[in-house]
Amino acid sequence: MARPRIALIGAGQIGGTLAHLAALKELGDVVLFDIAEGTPEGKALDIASSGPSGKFDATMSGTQDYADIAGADVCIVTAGVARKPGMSRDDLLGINLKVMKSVGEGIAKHAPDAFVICITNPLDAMVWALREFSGLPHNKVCGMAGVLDSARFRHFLATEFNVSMKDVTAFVLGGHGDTMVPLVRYSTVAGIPLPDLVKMGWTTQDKLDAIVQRTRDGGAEIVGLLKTGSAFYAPATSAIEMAESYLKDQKRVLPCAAYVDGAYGLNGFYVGVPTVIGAGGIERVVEISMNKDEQTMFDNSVNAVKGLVEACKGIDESLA
Ligand code: A3D
Repeated sequence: MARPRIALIGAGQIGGTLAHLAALKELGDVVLFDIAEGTPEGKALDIASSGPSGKFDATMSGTQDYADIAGADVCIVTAGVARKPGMSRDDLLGINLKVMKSVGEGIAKHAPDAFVICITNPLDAMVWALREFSGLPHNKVCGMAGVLDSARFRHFLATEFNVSMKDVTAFVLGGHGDTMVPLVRYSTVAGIPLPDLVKMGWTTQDKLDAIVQRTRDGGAEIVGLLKTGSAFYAPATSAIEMAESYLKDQKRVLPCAAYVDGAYGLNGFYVGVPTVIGAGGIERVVEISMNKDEQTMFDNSVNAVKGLVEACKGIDESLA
C-alpha cells in the first residue's frame, strides 16, 4: 500500500518541525509548501538527509506550487504570520485571513479529500474561515489548540506534583485565547480529580489557580522569551498527535477546534471541545456537562470567538 501523503502548508518554524516529526514517526511522505522560495526546498532536503541516521523512510519535497499537494491525505496549515512580543493572537487576524483564502482555495482544488488541521492564529476564527474558503466538509476541517493548551496544563501539573506527565490528564476548552477554559474538575492524576488532590494536600488552591493562569498565558510566556516568534515544538507535536489519530484511525479523544452544531447550545460554530478523531475525521463532538462557573467561562470564550468571526466577515465580504 502506498504511503500516506502529508502536505504542510507553511514551512516556517512549526512547518519544519511538523515535517521532521512526521518523518521520524514514518507517518507518510511529506510535501512542504511555502511562498518563501527556497525555504520549503531547503528544509525538505535537510530533513531528508537526516533519514539515514534518523532511520526513517519518507520522501520530502518542497514547493511553491499547490499542484504538488495533489492527493494529500492530511494538510496541516501554518501559513501566515506569528506573534511577536506585545502582540495578541487577534492582532494577526487581517493578514492571516488573506492567507487562509489562498490556502483554502489551493486545498479545495488539489487536495479536497484531505483531513485539514489548521494551526494559524487567531486559531478559532482562522479555522472557520479556512473551512468557508475551502468548502470542505466540516468534519474534515479542524483546528489544533486544545491538545497544546491541555499539554501545557499537564506539564505544569506534573511538575507541581512531581509525577509522570503520562499520568496527568487535563481538559482545556473554549477558544484558543486569553479566555480559554482549563477545566479543573475534569483534570486528573491517574483518575483522581484535581479538587480531590487539593483536599489530599498535594497542592493548594492558590497554586492550582496560578497553574491555570500560567496555562492561559503559556503561549505569551514563550513569545516573551523567544522575542522573534512563538512556540513551535509543542504546537507541532500536538498537531502530529491529531494527524496520527486520523491516519491510523486511532479514535483518540482529543480536544480541538471543531465545528459544533447542536451540542453546547451552539449552532454551526468552531470552538475548542473534546472530539473523537478517526478515519472519518472529527467523528464525534463530546458534550460534557459544566457547572455554572465553567459555563460562564465557556460562554465568555465563545463570545470572544464570535467577535473574531464577525471581524472576518467585515474584512472579507465573501464570508458575510
Ligand atoms: P513562521 O515561522 O513565521 O512560519 C509561517 C510560514 O508561513 C512562513 O514560512 C511564511 O513564509 C509562510 N507563509 C506566509 N504567507 C503564506 C502563504 N500565503 N502561503 C503559504 N505560506 C505562507 O510561523 P510559525 O510556524 O511559528 O507559526 C505559524 C502560525 O501558527 C502563526 O500564525 C502562529 O501564530 C500560529 N501558532 C498557533 C498556535 C496554536 O496553538 C493554535 C501555536 C503557535 C503558533
